[in-house]
This record gives sequence, structure tokens and C-alpha cells, in this order.
Amino acid sequence: MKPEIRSFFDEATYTVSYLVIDPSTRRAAIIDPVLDFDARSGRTSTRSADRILEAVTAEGVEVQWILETHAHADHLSSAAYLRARTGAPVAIGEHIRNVQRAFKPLFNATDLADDGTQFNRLLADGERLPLGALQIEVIHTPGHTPACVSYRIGDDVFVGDTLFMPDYGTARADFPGGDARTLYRSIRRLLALPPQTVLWMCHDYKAPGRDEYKWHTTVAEQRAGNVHVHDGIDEAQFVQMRTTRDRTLAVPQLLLPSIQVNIRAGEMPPAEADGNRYLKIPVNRLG
Ligand SMILES: N[C@@H](CCC(=O)N[C@@H](CS)C(=O)NCC(=O)O)C(=O)O
Ligand SMILES: [Fe+2]
Repeated sequence: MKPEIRSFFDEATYTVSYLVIDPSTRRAAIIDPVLDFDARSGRTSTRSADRILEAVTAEGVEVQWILETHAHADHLSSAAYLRARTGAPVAIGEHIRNVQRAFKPLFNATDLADDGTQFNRLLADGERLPLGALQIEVIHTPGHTPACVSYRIGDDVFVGDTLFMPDYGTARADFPGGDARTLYRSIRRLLALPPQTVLWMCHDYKAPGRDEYKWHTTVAEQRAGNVHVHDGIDEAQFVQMRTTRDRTLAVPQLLLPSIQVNIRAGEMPPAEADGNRYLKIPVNRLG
């Protein structure tokens, strides 16, 4: 039995969110939902999350899980909003604690528990979650961040930020706790899955010569043609390419707001004495 998969593309951050449905029980998981954020005004919107909720209603499904592949550094998560709306638990890789520990000092976030308790479930490599009659296998795929996980449901795998489409390559590995060598090993693990396995990306940025966004491909296509890690590229070559390229990449536009929200499972920092919530900008600490 295969899951039904609905994709939601956010062109502002090039992020793909998914609604994954077990057809036999109409139970569903939401993966990597976006909270829209206008950095100029500091205003959030649930437009993207509400599109997923509309599909939940239209499909007549019950949301069983809200899954994060990692603490995203480029967009805010709407996991907390969707948890409040659906009652479903939010799950993420257990090494999120390391990400919380890495970033807590950057924001002097004295309120922040760095034990992952903002999430309802912390996932270990190899763990299996029920999705109706289907099973979700958790695969720890660190490298882009230390806590990254991929979710495999039969022949479909949601790979987060590991691989991108074959013509774009792979995710950066220069965030705190990121590591190019570790990323290569995680990617080889994914590429050892059966060739027909369908890989679903968390982002697509198009690529030179391609005019349409695309966000799924197969293990066979990645092994044959991924510009960074096709078969034949060894670990040393990959690490050299990745570290050289990462030195040229700018800090993501929404890194500072995203991290503060996403390590809190999609909640804003607590209100200050005036009743308002604030996101901080640490001065001269990054870049
Ligand atoms: N220009 C984007 C870049 C976002 C970014 O750095 N994305 C990460 C994933 S969170 C990545 O791996 N990018 C690879 C690349 O830009 O080549 C932004 O500012 O938001
Ligand atoms: Fe990412």
C-alpha cells in the first residue's frame, strides 16, 4: 500500500511541505509546514498552513503527526499553529537538543529549555511511527544539521535537506554542527535504498537551464546524475566541493527569525513584560 502525497510549494522560501495520507485509514502526516513571515514588518501569516488544513478537510483525513526533518534555517515552521489546530503531536530528530545548545547562547535565550521538550516526540535512527496502516521509518541523516532526519514510508522518502534535485546537487553543510563528510555519508545511505525509491525534496531552487520547480526524483536518477554526488564521486571530492561552495553562500535571509522560532517547535519567544513577543538580532555575531 502506497501513501497518497500532496505537495505545497512556498515560492517565498522555495520550501516544499507535504501532506502524506494512508489511503486505507485516512490518517495523515504533515511534513515541514511553513509559517509565512514578512521580515520587513515582523508580521506572520498562516496562509500556507491554512492551505494544508484546507486539504486536510477536503480529503477528510485525520492528522496523526506533524513531522520536521530539521530545525530549518531559512523559513519559520507552522508546527505549533498546526498542533493547536489539529491536536497532532510534533516530532523531530532527537539531536535537536544539540541544535538548541548551539543556538541558545547566540540569542541569550535564557527561557529556552535545551532538552527538546518543546516537541512532543524526539526520534531516534531506526525508530518506526505508525501512520494509519502504514509505517514511517526514521533515518538519521545528519550533515546539513546534526539533527536532520529523513522519513521513509515504503518506497517514498522525505529527505529534508540532504539531496536536492540532481541538477542542483546537495544542501549546504556550514551551519553550526553541520559537516560535509557527515552529509556525504548520510546521502550515500539514502542512495543505498532500492533504485526505484522516490525521493521528495524539502527545497527546490530550480537550476541553470530549468524553468520549472521540481521536487521529486528517484535513487536511480540521483546516482546517475546528481551534480554533487553521482556514483563515482568519493567522500574527499565531495567534501572539497561542498566546503569550497559553502564559503561562497550568504547567510539565509530568514536565518535569525527562523532559528529562534524553530528550536521552540514553531512557537515565538515568550512575551516580555509589556505583553509583546520579540525576535532578537544579535549584533556582529554571524557572517
Ligand atoms: N537564498 C536562500 C538560501 C537558503 C539556504 O541557504 N538554503 C539551504 C537549505 S536551508 C541550502 O542548503 N542551500 C543550498 C544552496 O543555496 O546552494 C535564502 O536566503 O533563504
Ligand atoms: Fe535547511
